[in-house]
Amino acid sequence: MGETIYPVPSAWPADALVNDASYHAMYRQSVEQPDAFWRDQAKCIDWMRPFTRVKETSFDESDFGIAWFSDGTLNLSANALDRHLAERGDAIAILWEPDDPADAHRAISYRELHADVCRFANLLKAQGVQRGERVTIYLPMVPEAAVAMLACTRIGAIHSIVFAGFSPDALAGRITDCDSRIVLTADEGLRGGKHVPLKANVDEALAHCPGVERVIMLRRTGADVSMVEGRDIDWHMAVAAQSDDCPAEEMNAEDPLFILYTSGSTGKPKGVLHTTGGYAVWAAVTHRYVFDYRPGQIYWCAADIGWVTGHSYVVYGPLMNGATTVMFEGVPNFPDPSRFWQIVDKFGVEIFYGAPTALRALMREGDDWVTKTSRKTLRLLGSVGEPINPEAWEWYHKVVGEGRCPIVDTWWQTETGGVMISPLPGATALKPGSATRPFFGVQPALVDNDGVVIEGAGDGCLVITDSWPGQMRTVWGDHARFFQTYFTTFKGRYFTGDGCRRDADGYYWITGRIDDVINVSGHRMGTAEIESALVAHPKVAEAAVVGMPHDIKGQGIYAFVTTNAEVEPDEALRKELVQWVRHEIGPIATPDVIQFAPSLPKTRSGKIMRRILRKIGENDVSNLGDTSTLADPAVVDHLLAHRPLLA
Ligand code: 6R9
Repeated sequence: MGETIYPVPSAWPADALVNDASYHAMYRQSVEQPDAFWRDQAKCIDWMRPFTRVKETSFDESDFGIAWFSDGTLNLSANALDRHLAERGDAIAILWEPDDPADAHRAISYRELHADVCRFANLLKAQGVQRGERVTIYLPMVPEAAVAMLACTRIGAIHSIVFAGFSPDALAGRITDCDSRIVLTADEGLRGGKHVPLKANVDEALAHCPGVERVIMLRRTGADVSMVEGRDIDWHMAVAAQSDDCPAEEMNAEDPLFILYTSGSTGKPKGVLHTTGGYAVWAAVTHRYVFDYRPGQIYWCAADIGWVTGHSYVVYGPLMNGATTVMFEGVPNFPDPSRFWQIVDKFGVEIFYGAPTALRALMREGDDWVTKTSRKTLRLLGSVGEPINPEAWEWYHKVVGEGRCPIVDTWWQTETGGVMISPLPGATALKPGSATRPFFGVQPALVDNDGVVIEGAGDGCLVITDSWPGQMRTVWGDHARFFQTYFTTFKGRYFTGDGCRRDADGYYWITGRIDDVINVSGHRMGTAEIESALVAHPKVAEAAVVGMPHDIKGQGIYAFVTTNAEVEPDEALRKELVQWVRHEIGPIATPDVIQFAPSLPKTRSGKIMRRILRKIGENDVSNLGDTSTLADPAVVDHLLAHRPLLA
């Protein structure tokens, strides 16, 4: 099949930060002389005490360690705010668009944001928050969420943001794991006209978190919520008394910056820890080159701050680069499917960065919702979170971007801190569905299941062979798990968990997760987490969860459930279990299919044969492979005979 290739539009290379020739030269230097390359690139941010050391890293067990710029000091909040005040203090830092288009938007200048952050940082200090202390943030997409992040980093506190769609249980687990004494939240969130009871969720979570002493609550909707005397305080009332002068703490480059929980193939979510210097450099440099960003351009990343994309590309990357960053509280299809493109027109957005799942959902609604808007300011589009299917890519390119905007399909992970494989718009010819080439300093490789490196074109497991500044440094509280999870599958290499193909041009095509992680609407979920939620239900004996193809979400959740012997599974129980999982984890974990099964296919040693369940989930049952090791092959026949009808 002939591949479509979209060359770099002719107007780009002359003006872009990087063109094809400079990409190759810079890439070569970045991997051959990493110290020289990163010493130079790290100048894009301000250091309080300059570093002399650059890269001190090893992925080998004998001398394992990752440190970058380790004798330098800096503050990320100062880099995002203070350094802009002299030259562009009155420029808009955040353009906030509320859920309801009838409500007023907000435009917050760098000077105002700086003052808000200082006041909130002083409030945190007044509450006794110390350097290195963990602050849990459970806030909707409001500017105060960015204020809270920047206030934490200003005083050297470690923020841990929990997506405001997570349940009280999920929130409680994350608060407990990182030992937060303080939680920041709002009365309610507002998304697509629906109210999300954030404060009530916090109250429910805190019943299991005796260590939390203080809740600072933002009034967003004015809902009537209960306040616990002596524990809960009102954000605006408390902040009003604070000074807007708060010097930024001098942090060591390797001091912890933030924790973000993410799902893996086993056990409970891991607290991914990023440190200050390497992350700051990575977020700033990737944002600048991948989006060819120049100060003053209106830039919109439509991710939630509850995910890493929101951290690196709504808040930190853009603000370090002096951007005007758009922050949107709502959802793509409310009040109607034109919403995204109306916001683009309202603010004159030049760069738009979104997720394939939203694009697929909008594509289904028809082109009119898009074409009735102007979008003439758009010059660059981005995609993140999951593989973008060529059909959605073409639609994005042709209909949204009117054929004139390059698309940067950016592959990366919570663990990588920022973009790892992506086109650069002035340098890279595009192939729909491919994340194309590695960013500076990134050395991807493909290995087979035995760890043998695949050269040239081929298919395999995606690993990264050497460190980059934005790499996570540990799993909070469990350094052994960090090493075990990422560096033991293929010795001496960072294992991404993704499968990947490399074509004859050296372009990378991510094929999706090859571990027990599924990607639902761009949200990562461990099948083990959903299974443990299901088996926590008193009527459930056993559960196995796999992914299934889903037109909009990319992957859906297919759960096989065995009930306790005395329970007769029925429609009511099915509904109850769906609600149960929503309550245990959150709506993003809602199972699409629950198939009751008298038993699950197991090996004679009692291991569930997930390979077979995955095939059933994928509706690819013509060849189930070797089933001879099954303890009872009849179990599979039963599963096949009782597959629910899929819409
Ligand atoms: C940034 C983010 C990471 C996983 C990753 C991969 C998938 C992300 C992708 C992509 C194909 C892309 N993924 N971007 N797959 N093409 N452009 O999403 O972080 O939530 O940690 O998810 O998402 O499977 O391993 P995170």
